[in-house]
Amino acid sequence: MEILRIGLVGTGGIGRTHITRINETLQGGRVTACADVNSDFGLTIAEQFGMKGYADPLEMIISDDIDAIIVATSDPHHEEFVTKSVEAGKHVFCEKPLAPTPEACKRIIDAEVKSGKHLVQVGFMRRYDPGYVQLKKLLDSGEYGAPLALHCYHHNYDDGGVGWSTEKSVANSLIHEIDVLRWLLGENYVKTDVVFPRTSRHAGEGIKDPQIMHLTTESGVYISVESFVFSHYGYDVRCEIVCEEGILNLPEPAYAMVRTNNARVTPICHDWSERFPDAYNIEFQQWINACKENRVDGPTAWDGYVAQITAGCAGEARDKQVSVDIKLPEMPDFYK
Ligand code: ISE
Repeated sequence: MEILRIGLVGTGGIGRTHITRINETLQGGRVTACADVNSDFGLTIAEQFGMKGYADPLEMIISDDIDAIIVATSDPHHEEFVTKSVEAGKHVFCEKPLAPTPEACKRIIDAEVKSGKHLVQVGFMRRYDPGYVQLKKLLDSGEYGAPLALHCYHHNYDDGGVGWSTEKSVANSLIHEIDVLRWLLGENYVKTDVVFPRTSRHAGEGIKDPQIMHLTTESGVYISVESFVFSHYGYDVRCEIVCEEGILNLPEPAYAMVRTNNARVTPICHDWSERFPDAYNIEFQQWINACKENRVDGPTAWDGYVAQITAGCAGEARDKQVSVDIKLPEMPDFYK
């Protein structure tokens, strides 16, 4: 296969950045068709990008003209389109989270196992960020001893106009840390709780922001992550790993420092699209390459399921203001 022909379901903001990235920057793949749950909108975007539009996403998924699918719809639609792609025997990349509930993720797992083929990849792009990759190499080298504690921050300038809720801080933001820190440390979590500091006056009516999630891993590593969605200063992702013989820090994007007005100023990104472009590029290039070799080498449906179970426990801990034990089902041999 020379060019992987990709069908995009979900032509909103992030879906459109995937079209541009794949068609203008990456190699070996092309988004050749798109569709949206809002048919008219999907067809308009198809026309705008000069590609084939389908009124019905399911028709695109099963079309012989399409080799692989990207699902970038709103979360509640992920399950249907991922499952249909798997049933059609096609590789499918699904934006995070895999699905909004552990039960829905489990149904996707069941469909993939039934198909007997590894087809699903979840869009946890931080695993591809060169900074996190450096942290993983340093940790895995063993040179600094065992990790003991992690202090992390996930600050957004604001919610980007998408309409926020107290629940979304875990479900949409902190789920990135849930996945990437599990990948970094190579172990699962056993316990979580979420505390609320004083709420910012910039958080919308009834929304609690910031929130601090605590996680403990199987080996006892303690993690604290502060989500501050309405930080009103920038998009700032930080991760500090305290090891037995050293402290490892996530590199920050390199911006020129400016001396001005009696100050030294180094900019901070405004949002995720500015902060993680390399991660997205690497993630999609590797996905295209892997699809062409008929394998999945990124975060699997199992990773998506584990993340959602963990997020579910953090949600319960937040709502009841208690500590919740995280119990995971046994991983099927298929994913080992
Ligand atoms: C958004 O959905 C993302 O995935 C971003 O990476 C994250 O920083 C943001 O908080 C989420 O709302």
